[in-house]
Amino acid sequence: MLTDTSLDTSLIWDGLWLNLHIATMEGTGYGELLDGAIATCNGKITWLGLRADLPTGWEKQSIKQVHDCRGAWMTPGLIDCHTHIVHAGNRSNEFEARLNGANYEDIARAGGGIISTVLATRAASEEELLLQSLPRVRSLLAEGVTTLEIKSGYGLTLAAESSMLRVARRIGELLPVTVKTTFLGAHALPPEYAGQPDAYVDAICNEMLPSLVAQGLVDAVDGFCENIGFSPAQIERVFKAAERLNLPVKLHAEQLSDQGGAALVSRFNGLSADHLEYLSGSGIAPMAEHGTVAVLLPGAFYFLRETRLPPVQALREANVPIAIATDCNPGTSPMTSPLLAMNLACTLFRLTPQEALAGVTINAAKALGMASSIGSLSLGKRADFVLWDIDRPADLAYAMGFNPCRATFFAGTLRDRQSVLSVQ
Ligand code: DI6
Ligand code: FE
Repeated sequence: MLTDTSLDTSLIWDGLWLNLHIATMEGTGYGELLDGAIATCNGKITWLGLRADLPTGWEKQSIKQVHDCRGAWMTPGLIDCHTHIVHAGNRSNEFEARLNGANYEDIARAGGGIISTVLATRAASEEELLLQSLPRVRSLLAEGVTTLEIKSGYGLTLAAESSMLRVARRIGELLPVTVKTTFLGAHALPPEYAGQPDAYVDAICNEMLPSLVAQGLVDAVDGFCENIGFSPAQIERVFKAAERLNLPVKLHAEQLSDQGGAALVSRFNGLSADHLEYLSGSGIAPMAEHGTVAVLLPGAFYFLRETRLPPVQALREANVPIAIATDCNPGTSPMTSPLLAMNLACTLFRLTPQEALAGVTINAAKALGMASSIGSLSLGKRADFVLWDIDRPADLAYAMGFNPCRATFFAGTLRDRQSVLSVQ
Protein backbone atom coordinates (compact mmCIF):
# COMPACT_ATOMS: atom_id res chain seq x y z
CA MET A 1 0.00 0.00 0.00
CA LEU A 2 1.40 3.43 -0.92
CA THR A 3 1.47 6.07 1.75
CA ASP A 4 0.71 9.67 0.91
CA THR A 5 4.31 10.64 0.31
CA SER A 6 5.55 7.53 -1.44
CA LEU A 7 6.11 7.48 -5.17
CA ASP A 8 3.28 6.33 -7.34
CA THR A 9 5.23 3.97 -9.57
CA SER A 10 2.85 4.55 -12.45
CA LEU A 11 4.12 8.11 -12.48
CA ILE A 12 7.14 8.61 -14.68
CA TRP A 13 9.15 11.77 -14.32
CA ASP A 14 11.35 12.79 -17.22
CA GLY A 15 12.83 15.83 -15.49
CA LEU A 16 13.52 16.85 -11.92
CA TRP A 17 14.88 20.18 -10.67
CA LEU A 18 16.56 20.32 -7.27
CA ASN A 19 18.49 22.84 -5.15
CA LEU A 20 16.38 25.82 -6.00
CA HIS A 21 13.84 28.23 -4.61
CA ILE A 22 10.58 28.52 -6.49
CA ALA A 23 8.29 31.53 -6.91
CA THR A 24 5.22 29.60 -8.02
CA MET A 25 3.02 32.72 -8.29
CA GLU A 26 0.19 30.62 -6.87
CA GLY A 27 -1.61 31.54 -3.67
CA THR A 28 -0.43 34.58 -1.77
CA GLY A 29 2.67 36.67 -2.45
CA TYR A 30 5.21 34.92 -4.65
CA GLY A 31 3.93 31.49 -3.56
CA GLU A 32 7.48 30.78 -2.42
CA LEU A 33 8.91 27.29 -1.96
CA LEU A 34 12.30 27.68 -0.28
CA ASP A 35 14.43 24.65 -1.11
CA GLY A 36 11.75 23.37 -3.44
CA ALA A 37 11.67 20.71 -6.10
CA ILE A 38 9.74 20.37 -9.33
CA ALA A 39 9.23 17.42 -11.66
CA THR A 40 7.84 17.21 -15.16
CA CYS A 41 6.55 14.63 -17.59
CA ASN A 42 5.87 15.24 -21.27
CA GLY A 43 6.28 18.99 -20.88
CA LYS A 44 3.91 19.37 -17.95
CA ILE A 45 4.44 19.85 -14.24
CA THR A 46 3.70 16.60 -12.44
CA TRP A 47 5.16 17.25 -8.98
CA LEU A 48 5.90 20.44 -7.10
CA GLY A 49 6.68 21.06 -3.46
CA LEU A 50 9.37 21.30 -0.83
CA ARG A 51 12.35 19.10 -1.42
CA ALA A 52 11.82 17.64 2.04
CA ASP A 53 8.41 16.43 0.88
CA LEU A 54 9.61 14.56 -2.22
CA PRO A 55 8.02 11.11 -2.25
CA THR A 56 10.28 8.57 -0.62
CA GLY A 57 12.06 6.39 -3.09
CA TRP A 58 12.22 8.99 -5.87
CA GLU A 59 15.97 8.36 -6.20
CA LYS A 60 15.25 4.83 -7.38
CA GLN A 61 13.22 6.04 -10.34
CA SER A 62 15.03 6.41 -13.62
CA ILE A 63 14.61 10.07 -14.36
CA LYS A 64 16.05 11.20 -17.70
CA GLN A 65 17.39 14.49 -16.39
CA VAL A 66 18.02 15.64 -12.84
CA HIS A 67 19.00 19.32 -12.78
CA ASP A 68 21.09 20.63 -9.89
CA CYS A 69 20.05 24.30 -9.89
CA ARG A 70 22.76 25.37 -7.39
CA GLY A 71 20.58 27.75 -5.44
CA ALA A 72 18.90 29.52 -8.37
CA TRP A 73 15.39 30.96 -8.17
CA MET A 74 12.76 29.59 -10.53
CA THR A 75 9.78 31.58 -11.79
CA PRO A 76 7.15 30.77 -14.40
CA GLY A 77 8.23 31.65 -17.94
CA LEU A 78 7.58 35.33 -18.55
CA ILE A 79 4.63 36.36 -20.72
CA ASP A 80 4.63 39.55 -22.80
CA CYS A 81 0.90 39.99 -23.38
CA HIS A 82 0.94 43.19 -25.50
CA THR A 83 3.43 43.79 -28.30
CA HIS A 84 3.60 45.25 -31.80
CA ILE A 85 6.96 43.52 -32.26
CA VAL A 86 6.46 42.68 -35.95
CA HIS A 87 7.07 45.88 -37.92
CA ALA A 88 9.58 47.29 -40.38
CA GLY A 89 12.00 50.12 -39.74
CA ASN A 90 12.10 52.26 -36.65
CA ARG A 91 11.48 55.89 -35.77
CA SER A 92 14.74 56.93 -34.13
CA ASN A 93 14.90 59.68 -36.75
CA GLU A 94 11.75 61.23 -35.25
CA PHE A 95 13.08 60.73 -31.76
CA GLU A 96 16.22 62.62 -32.70
CA ALA A 97 14.34 65.33 -34.59
CA ARG A 98 12.07 65.95 -31.60
CA LEU A 99 15.05 66.24 -29.28
CA ASN A 100 16.52 68.76 -31.70
CA GLY A 101 13.41 70.88 -31.39
CA ALA A 102 11.09 69.62 -34.15
CA ASN A 103 7.41 69.61 -33.26
CA TYR A 104 4.66 67.16 -34.15
CA GLU A 105 3.71 69.08 -37.28
CA ASP A 106 7.26 69.16 -38.62
CA ILE A 107 7.45 65.41 -38.15
CA ALA A 108 4.06 64.76 -39.75
CA ARG A 109 5.03 66.98 -42.70
CA ALA A 110 8.22 65.00 -43.12
CA GLY A 111 6.08 61.84 -43.41
CA GLY A 112 6.64 60.67 -39.85
CA GLY A 113 4.41 59.10 -37.25
CA ILE A 114 2.53 55.83 -37.29
CA ILE A 115 1.88 56.01 -41.04
CA SER A 116 5.62 55.97 -41.73
CA THR A 117 5.75 52.57 -40.01
CA VAL A 118 2.71 51.48 -42.03
CA LEU A 119 4.45 52.42 -45.28
CA ALA A 120 7.70 50.71 -44.24
CA THR A 121 5.82 47.58 -43.18
CA ARG A 122 3.82 47.42 -46.41
CA ALA A 123 7.00 47.83 -48.44
CA ALA A 124 8.82 45.00 -46.66
CA SER A 125 8.64 41.41 -47.85
CA GLU A 126 7.58 38.81 -45.28
CA GLU A 127 11.17 37.60 -45.20
CA GLU A 128 12.40 41.13 -44.40
CA LEU A 129 9.72 41.60 -41.78
CA LEU A 130 10.77 38.36 -40.15
CA LEU A 131 14.47 39.24 -40.27
CA GLN A 132 13.82 42.64 -38.69
CA SER A 133 11.54 41.24 -36.01
CA LEU A 134 13.60 38.23 -34.92
CA PRO A 135 16.31 40.19 -33.05
CA ARG A 136 13.63 41.95 -31.01
CA VAL A 137 11.98 38.65 -30.19
CA ARG A 138 15.36 37.17 -29.24
CA SER A 139 15.83 40.04 -26.80
CA LEU A 140 12.58 39.05 -25.05
CA LEU A 141 13.59 35.40 -25.04
CA ALA A 142 16.95 36.22 -23.46
CA GLU A 143 14.99 37.51 -20.46
CA GLY A 144 12.91 34.38 -20.07
CA VAL A 145 9.84 35.08 -22.19
CA THR A 146 8.06 31.85 -23.12
CA THR A 147 4.75 33.31 -24.39
CA LEU A 148 4.33 36.40 -26.50
CA GLU A 149 1.38 38.24 -27.99
CA ILE A 150 1.92 39.92 -31.36
CA LYS A 151 -0.50 42.41 -32.91
CA SER A 152 -0.96 43.37 -36.53
CA GLY A 153 -1.92 46.99 -37.22
CA TYR A 154 0.89 48.38 -39.36
CA GLY A 155 -0.47 46.91 -42.59
CA LEU A 156 -4.06 48.20 -42.64
CA THR A 157 -4.86 46.34 -45.88
CA LEU A 158 -5.92 42.72 -46.00
CA ALA A 159 -2.70 41.70 -47.74
CA ALA A 160 -0.38 43.63 -45.42
CA GLU A 161 -2.20 42.62 -42.23
CA SER A 162 -2.06 38.97 -43.27
CA SER A 163 1.67 39.30 -43.94
CA MET A 164 2.23 40.66 -40.44
CA LEU A 165 0.18 37.89 -38.86
CA ARG A 166 1.86 35.17 -40.94
CA VAL A 167 5.24 36.48 -39.78
CA ALA A 168 3.97 36.38 -36.19
CA ARG A 169 2.89 32.76 -36.61
CA ARG A 170 6.22 31.95 -38.25
CA ILE A 171 8.08 33.31 -35.23
CA GLY A 172 6.20 30.83 -33.07
CA GLU A 173 7.19 28.02 -35.42
CA LEU A 174 10.86 28.97 -35.67
CA LEU A 175 11.56 29.71 -32.03
CA PRO A 176 10.70 27.88 -28.82
CA VAL A 177 8.08 30.42 -27.74
CA THR A 178 4.27 30.41 -27.84
CA VAL A 179 2.89 33.20 -30.02
CA LYS A 180 -0.67 34.48 -29.74
CA THR A 181 -1.76 36.70 -32.63
CA THR A 182 -4.08 39.70 -32.41
CA PHE A 183 -5.74 41.47 -35.33
CA LEU A 184 -5.42 45.24 -34.80
CA GLY A 185 -6.89 46.49 -38.06
CA ALA A 186 -8.53 49.33 -36.10
CA HIS A 187 -5.16 50.82 -35.16
CA ALA A 188 -5.02 53.83 -37.48
CA LEU A 189 -6.88 55.10 -40.50
CA PRO A 190 -4.98 54.07 -43.65
CA PRO A 191 -4.32 56.93 -46.11
CA GLU A 192 -6.60 55.28 -48.71
CA TYR A 193 -9.57 55.87 -46.40
CA ALA A 194 -8.75 59.46 -45.40
CA GLY A 195 -11.99 61.13 -44.28
CA GLN A 196 -13.95 57.84 -44.39
CA PRO A 197 -13.27 56.02 -41.13
CA ASP A 198 -16.64 54.24 -41.20
CA ALA A 199 -15.95 52.82 -44.62
CA TYR A 200 -12.65 51.47 -43.27
CA VAL A 201 -14.44 49.94 -40.28
CA ASP A 202 -16.83 48.27 -42.78
CA ALA A 203 -13.82 46.80 -44.55
CA ILE A 204 -12.40 45.55 -41.23
CA CYS A 205 -15.68 43.89 -40.22
CA ASN A 206 -16.85 42.53 -43.55
CA GLU A 207 -13.66 41.72 -45.44
CA MET A 208 -10.43 41.79 -43.47
CA LEU A 209 -11.42 40.03 -40.26
CA PRO A 210 -13.42 37.19 -41.84
CA SER A 211 -10.67 36.50 -44.35
CA LEU A 212 -7.88 36.54 -41.76
CA VAL A 213 -9.88 34.25 -39.51
CA ALA A 214 -10.46 31.86 -42.41
CA GLN A 215 -6.67 31.78 -42.88
CA GLY A 216 -6.25 30.79 -39.24
CA LEU A 217 -4.26 33.91 -38.43
CA VAL A 218 -6.29 35.47 -35.61
CA ASP A 219 -6.47 34.53 -31.93
CA ALA A 220 -8.02 37.80 -30.70
CA VAL A 221 -9.16 41.24 -31.89
CA ASP A 222 -7.95 44.63 -30.64
CA GLY A 223 -8.56 48.29 -31.47
CA PHE A 224 -7.28 51.77 -30.64
CA CYS A 225 -10.16 53.67 -29.04
CA GLU A 226 -9.07 57.29 -28.97
CA ASN A 227 -9.72 60.74 -30.43
CA ILE A 228 -6.82 60.08 -32.78
CA GLY A 229 -7.91 56.47 -33.32
CA PHE A 230 -11.43 55.04 -33.52
CA SER A 231 -14.58 56.07 -31.67
CA PRO A 232 -16.35 53.78 -29.18
CA ALA A 233 -19.17 53.31 -31.73
CA GLN A 234 -16.68 52.21 -34.39
CA ILE A 235 -14.88 49.90 -31.97
CA GLU A 236 -18.21 48.40 -30.97
CA ARG A 237 -18.83 47.43 -34.59
CA VAL A 238 -15.44 45.73 -34.73
CA PHE A 239 -16.20 43.88 -31.48
CA LYS A 240 -19.56 42.70 -32.80
CA ALA A 241 -17.81 41.30 -35.86
CA ALA A 242 -15.33 39.53 -33.55
CA GLU A 243 -18.19 38.18 -31.44
CA ARG A 244 -19.87 36.73 -34.53
CA LEU A 245 -16.64 34.84 -35.19
CA ASN A 246 -16.30 33.72 -31.56
CA LEU A 247 -13.09 35.64 -31.06
CA PRO A 248 -12.09 37.29 -27.78
CA VAL A 249 -11.52 41.04 -27.77
CA LYS A 250 -9.21 43.47 -26.00
CA LEU A 251 -8.71 47.22 -26.36
CA HIS A 252 -6.16 50.06 -26.27
CA ALA A 253 -8.29 52.12 -23.89
CA GLU A 254 -7.95 55.38 -22.00
CA GLN A 255 -4.33 55.94 -23.09
CA LEU A 256 -4.67 59.63 -23.95
CA SER A 257 -8.23 60.45 -22.90
CA ASP A 258 -11.25 58.83 -21.23
CA GLN A 259 -13.43 57.44 -24.03
CA GLY A 260 -15.19 54.79 -21.95
CA GLY A 261 -13.16 52.14 -23.76
CA ALA A 262 -12.56 49.99 -20.67
CA ALA A 263 -16.30 49.78 -19.99
CA LEU A 264 -16.93 48.98 -23.66
CA VAL A 265 -14.44 46.12 -23.85
CA SER A 266 -15.67 44.76 -20.51
CA ARG A 267 -19.23 44.61 -21.84
CA PHE A 268 -17.91 42.22 -24.50
CA ASN A 269 -16.27 40.15 -21.75
CA GLY A 270 -12.94 41.38 -23.09
CA LEU A 271 -9.68 39.75 -22.11
CA SER A 272 -8.01 43.05 -21.28
CA ALA A 273 -8.13 46.83 -21.37
CA ASP A 274 -4.66 48.20 -22.02
CA HIS A 275 -2.81 51.46 -21.09
CA LEU A 276 -5.55 53.00 -18.84
CA GLU A 277 -3.82 56.19 -17.70
CA TYR A 278 -7.12 58.08 -18.11
CA LEU A 279 -9.32 55.31 -16.69
CA SER A 280 -12.00 56.53 -14.28
CA GLY A 281 -14.09 54.74 -11.68
CA SER A 282 -16.88 54.13 -14.19
CA GLY A 283 -14.52 51.91 -16.19
CA ILE A 284 -13.12 49.99 -13.24
CA ALA A 285 -16.38 48.45 -11.99
CA PRO A 286 -17.21 46.80 -15.34
CA MET A 287 -13.66 45.46 -15.59
CA ALA A 288 -14.01 43.87 -12.17
CA GLU A 289 -17.43 42.50 -13.02
CA HIS A 290 -16.36 40.88 -16.30
CA GLY A 291 -12.87 39.72 -15.29
CA THR A 292 -11.19 42.05 -17.77
CA VAL A 293 -7.48 42.38 -16.97
CA ALA A 294 -5.79 45.80 -16.68
CA VAL A 295 -2.66 45.69 -18.85
CA LEU A 296 -0.32 48.52 -17.86
CA LEU A 297 2.34 49.62 -20.32
CA PRO A 298 4.95 51.65 -18.46
CA GLY A 299 7.29 51.78 -21.46
CA ALA A 300 4.84 53.94 -23.42
CA PHE A 301 4.14 56.08 -20.34
CA TYR A 302 7.88 56.66 -19.94
CA PHE A 303 8.69 57.21 -23.61
CA LEU A 304 5.82 59.69 -24.06
CA ARG A 305 6.75 61.41 -20.79
CA GLU A 306 3.12 61.00 -19.72
CA THR A 307 2.33 62.39 -16.29
CA ARG A 308 -1.15 61.04 -15.66
CA LEU A 309 -0.87 57.80 -13.71
CA PRO A 310 -3.15 54.79 -14.19
CA PRO A 311 -5.44 54.34 -11.14
CA VAL A 312 -3.44 51.49 -9.62
CA GLN A 313 -4.85 51.73 -6.11
CA ALA A 314 -8.45 51.73 -7.35
CA LEU A 315 -7.70 48.72 -9.55
CA ARG A 316 -6.26 46.90 -6.53
CA GLU A 317 -9.27 47.74 -4.41
CA ALA A 318 -11.60 46.44 -7.11
CA ASN A 319 -9.54 43.23 -7.41
CA VAL A 320 -8.87 43.79 -11.10
CA PRO A 321 -5.83 41.68 -12.09
CA ILE A 322 -2.95 43.88 -13.27
CA ALA A 323 -0.62 42.72 -16.04
CA ILE A 324 2.52 44.44 -17.35
CA ALA A 325 3.78 44.32 -20.93
CA THR A 326 6.44 45.94 -23.10
CA ASP A 327 4.06 47.34 -25.79
CA CYS A 328 7.13 46.93 -28.02
CA ASN A 329 6.45 49.33 -30.92
CA PRO A 330 8.55 51.82 -32.89
CA GLY A 331 6.51 54.92 -32.03
CA THR A 332 5.82 54.98 -28.32
CA SER A 333 7.65 52.09 -26.66
CA PRO A 334 10.74 50.84 -28.48
CA MET A 335 11.39 48.42 -25.64
CA THR A 336 12.24 44.73 -25.74
CA SER A 337 12.84 44.08 -22.05
CA PRO A 338 10.16 42.65 -19.77
CA LEU A 339 12.51 43.13 -16.82
CA LEU A 340 12.75 46.84 -17.58
CA ALA A 341 8.95 46.95 -17.91
CA MET A 342 8.76 45.47 -14.40
CA ASN A 343 11.21 48.03 -13.06
CA LEU A 344 9.31 50.90 -14.68
CA ALA A 345 6.00 49.57 -13.34
CA CYS A 346 7.49 49.73 -9.83
CA THR A 347 9.28 53.08 -10.10
CA LEU A 348 6.64 54.93 -12.14
CA PHE A 349 3.35 53.23 -11.17
CA ARG A 350 4.37 52.15 -7.64
CA LEU A 351 3.58 48.52 -8.19
CA THR A 352 5.27 46.22 -5.71
CA PRO A 353 7.94 43.85 -7.10
CA GLN A 354 5.52 41.00 -6.36
CA GLU A 355 2.77 42.71 -8.37
CA ALA A 356 5.24 43.35 -11.19
CA LEU A 357 6.19 39.67 -11.33
CA ALA A 358 2.52 38.64 -11.22
CA GLY A 359 2.05 41.17 -14.03
CA VAL A 360 4.37 39.29 -16.39
CA THR A 361 3.29 35.81 -15.29
CA ILE A 362 -0.11 34.81 -13.93
CA ASN A 363 -1.96 38.04 -14.74
CA ALA A 364 -0.42 38.21 -18.22
CA ALA A 365 -1.65 34.64 -18.72
CA LYS A 366 -5.14 35.80 -17.71
CA ALA A 367 -4.87 38.67 -20.20
CA LEU A 368 -4.31 36.09 -22.93
CA GLY A 369 -7.02 33.73 -21.69
CA MET A 370 -4.36 31.11 -20.97
CA ALA A 371 -4.25 30.98 -17.18
CA SER A 372 -5.39 27.38 -17.07
CA SER A 373 -2.22 26.21 -18.83
CA ILE A 374 0.55 28.75 -18.14
CA GLY A 375 1.45 31.73 -15.93
CA SER A 376 2.15 29.98 -12.65
CA LEU A 377 3.85 26.83 -11.49
CA SER A 378 1.27 24.28 -10.47
CA LEU A 379 0.36 20.69 -11.23
CA GLY A 380 -0.74 20.12 -14.79
CA LYS A 381 0.47 23.44 -16.17
CA ARG A 382 3.02 23.54 -18.96
CA ALA A 383 6.60 23.31 -17.77
CA ASP A 384 7.61 26.80 -18.96
CA PHE A 385 10.01 28.20 -16.42
CA VAL A 386 13.11 30.31 -15.91
CA LEU A 387 16.12 29.91 -13.63
CA TRP A 388 17.50 33.20 -12.34
CA ASP A 389 20.79 33.95 -10.56
CA ILE A 390 19.23 36.20 -7.96
CA ASP A 391 19.02 36.43 -4.17
CA ARG A 392 15.30 37.04 -4.02
CA PRO A 393 12.41 37.61 -6.47
CA ALA A 394 12.45 41.38 -5.94
CA ASP A 395 15.80 41.48 -7.78
CA LEU A 396 13.91 41.01 -11.06
CA ALA A 397 12.11 44.34 -10.71
CA TYR A 398 14.95 46.10 -8.91
CA ALA A 399 17.84 46.00 -11.36
CA MET A 400 17.93 48.20 -14.46
CA GLY A 401 19.63 46.77 -17.53
CA PHE A 402 20.96 43.65 -15.86
CA ASN A 403 19.77 40.25 -17.00
CA PRO A 404 20.18 37.47 -14.42
CA CYS A 405 18.47 34.81 -16.58
CA ARG A 406 20.55 31.62 -16.39
CA ALA A 407 18.32 29.25 -18.30
CA THR A 408 14.82 28.93 -19.70
CA PHE A 409 12.84 25.72 -20.08
CA PHE A 410 10.06 25.66 -22.65
CA ALA A 411 7.60 22.79 -22.13
CA GLY A 412 10.22 21.14 -19.93
CA THR A 413 13.06 21.37 -22.49
CA LEU A 414 16.11 23.59 -22.09
CA ARG A 415 16.00 26.43 -24.58
CA ASP A 416 19.66 26.77 -25.36
CA ARG A 417 21.00 30.05 -26.64
CA GLN A 418 22.45 28.49 -29.77
CA SER A 419 19.10 27.23 -31.07
CA VAL A 420 17.54 30.62 -30.48
CA LEU A 421 20.38 32.52 -32.14
CA SER A 422 20.82 30.27 -35.16
CA VAL A 423 17.28 30.72 -36.51
CA GLN A 424 17.32 32.98 -39.55
N1 DI6 B 1 -0.99 53.14 -28.91
C1 DI6 B 1 0.30 53.44 -28.96
O1 DI6 B 1 0.91 53.99 -28.12
C2 DI6 B 1 0.83 52.86 -30.20
N2 DI6 B 1 -0.31 52.29 -30.79
C3 DI6 B 1 -1.33 52.47 -30.01
O2 DI6 B 1 -2.44 52.04 -30.28
C4 DI6 B 1 1.49 53.83 -31.11
C5 DI6 B 1 2.04 53.09 -32.28
C6 DI6 B 1 2.98 53.91 -33.12
O3 DI6 B 1 3.13 55.13 -32.93
O4 DI6 B 1 3.61 53.30 -34.01
FE1 FE C 1 -0.04 48.96 -27.99
